[in-house]
Amino acid sequence: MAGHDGSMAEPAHWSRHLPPETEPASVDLLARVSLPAAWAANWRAAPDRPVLRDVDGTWVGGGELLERTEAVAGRLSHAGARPGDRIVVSGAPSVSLVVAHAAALRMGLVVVPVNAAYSEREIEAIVTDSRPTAAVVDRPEMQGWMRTLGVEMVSGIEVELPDGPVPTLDTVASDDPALLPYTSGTTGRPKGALLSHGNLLASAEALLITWRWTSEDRLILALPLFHIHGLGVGVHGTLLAGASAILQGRFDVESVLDVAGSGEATMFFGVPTMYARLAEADGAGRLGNLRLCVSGSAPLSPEMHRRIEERCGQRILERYGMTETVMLVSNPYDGERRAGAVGFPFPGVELRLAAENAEIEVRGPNVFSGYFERPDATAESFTDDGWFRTGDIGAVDDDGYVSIVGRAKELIISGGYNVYPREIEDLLRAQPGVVDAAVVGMPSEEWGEVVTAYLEGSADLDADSAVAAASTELAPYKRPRVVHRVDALPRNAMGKVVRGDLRPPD
Ligand code: MLC
Ligand code: AMP
Repeated sequence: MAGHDGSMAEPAHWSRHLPPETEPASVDLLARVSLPAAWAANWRAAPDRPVLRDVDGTWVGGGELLERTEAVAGRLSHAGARPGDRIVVSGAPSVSLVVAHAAALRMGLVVVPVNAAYSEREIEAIVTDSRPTAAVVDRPEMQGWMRTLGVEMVSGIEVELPDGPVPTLDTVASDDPALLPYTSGTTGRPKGALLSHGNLLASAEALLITWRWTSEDRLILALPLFHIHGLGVGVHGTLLAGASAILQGRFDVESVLDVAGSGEATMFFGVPTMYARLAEADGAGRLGNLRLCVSGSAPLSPEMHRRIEERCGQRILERYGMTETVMLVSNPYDGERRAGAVGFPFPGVELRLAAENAEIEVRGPNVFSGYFERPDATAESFTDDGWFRTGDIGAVDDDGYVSIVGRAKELIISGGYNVYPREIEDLLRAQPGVVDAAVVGMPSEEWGEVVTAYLEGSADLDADSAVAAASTELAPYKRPRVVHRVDALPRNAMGKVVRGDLRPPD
């Protein structure tokens, strides 16, 4: 294997190996040990400094965050939660949600962030696999499902449980587990990506360095807080930098532009669908007031990149990440922000392309250790010499810019949300009259890709009704929006469906 210093030759079967942008020796990404310890230190150092603006407009400072996270930790501990236990946290963006998350991390619980719009079936799969001790959930219906599934401690987002003594806080080690986000995966069975405190801290420190994120920054945060983009980048970075964020209950073009125009914010992070909408709005130029706009979670086309610059006066910085690795690659802050490219590996991240298919493989202190209680899935996702296979196909320009040129995994990205065809196909196949089903992403200017279902069945199959029935089991973003009935799905000689040959019937 090649060393960072190039002292050893690269094995011939790797086409390209990029060392981290900053040499590991020059920056200790784990010096602060854990995010919760660093956050608490920031809050203590500046208790009056505003940190989060809630969705109702009230500001919460460091001192209040210290008190509130301690009170919540006291309640969870009194109710029986112990370090290492898992806790589901699910809700719309709010300060209370961040408090529950931070309190859990401060006392050593492992947070399972869950999409607030999930169906009972989706919740059951995650709860059965992760076996949480506690659930802090804002949706009453979901609280009921948690109880039925045997979760012992279930509360609303304010954690309205009896008070108790504050347990030991901020003593987790970098190796201790911190976060267990679920991904549906190509087998259709959700798996939890177990991220350690060190993984989260290393990635957040790398963001601060690369994006020059300081305590003077104020982020407009309109992403959901149950995915790595809103949570691992937006919330974690803000709290680590000792900076502040304006929480938006949901993404709304006008609210984002109003805040940007008011001059009180410095940054915005979004998925390409958000930028596509912002670029078309009246007064899109207000985005130009911000110091930095970052796009990620899905490809930003070079055309959209240019369109945003033209309409908003903002040259977007695109970056690339994943749940299992947090952030991997970023365009430079000072250098050229290249349209269609994701840039250079973040500090600490090493990247290489597999010679046989140019799949991006990575390693670094940000890379998770494996899927929760899934040794087979874990073994499959790492190479023999310990690099994580991202499932994304990459290319590297002569000057070192990485681009994502395709995917080796069967994944659809709609509006920045990942949709795995297998999960939907399994539900569709279970519908009466459906002989077989294939789900693919069709290009869409607004969503990037639109979930499209092909159902094989006789002429009297009501494909729309079959999709509607399956959709009750799916979060709204996974529901097929385009549906075709076909006499037969295209298959190869082995009988396997050839997705690339799927075409709408005439
Ligand atoms: C909403 N809908 C979607 C959708 N989002 N359908 C397909 N794909 C999506 N992403 C549905 C709604 O349920 C509704 O359905 C209809 O579309 C119109 O809703 P809307 O009001 O226009 O949508 P909105 O609520 O504005 O949501 C759009 C969005 C949202 C772009 C704001 O999708 C979003 O927040 N995306 C970000 C996802 C994210 O955080 N990804 C990061 C993953 S982490 P109906 O049937 O009622 O009409 C990751 C790693 C990394 O990927 O690198 O960051
Ligand atoms: P998730 O599993 O939700 O964390 O999504 C991770 C996937 O999102 C990656 O494997 C990529 O396929 C995709 N992704 C993230 N950022 C980008 C980007 N800037 N360009 C293209 N794809 C991206």
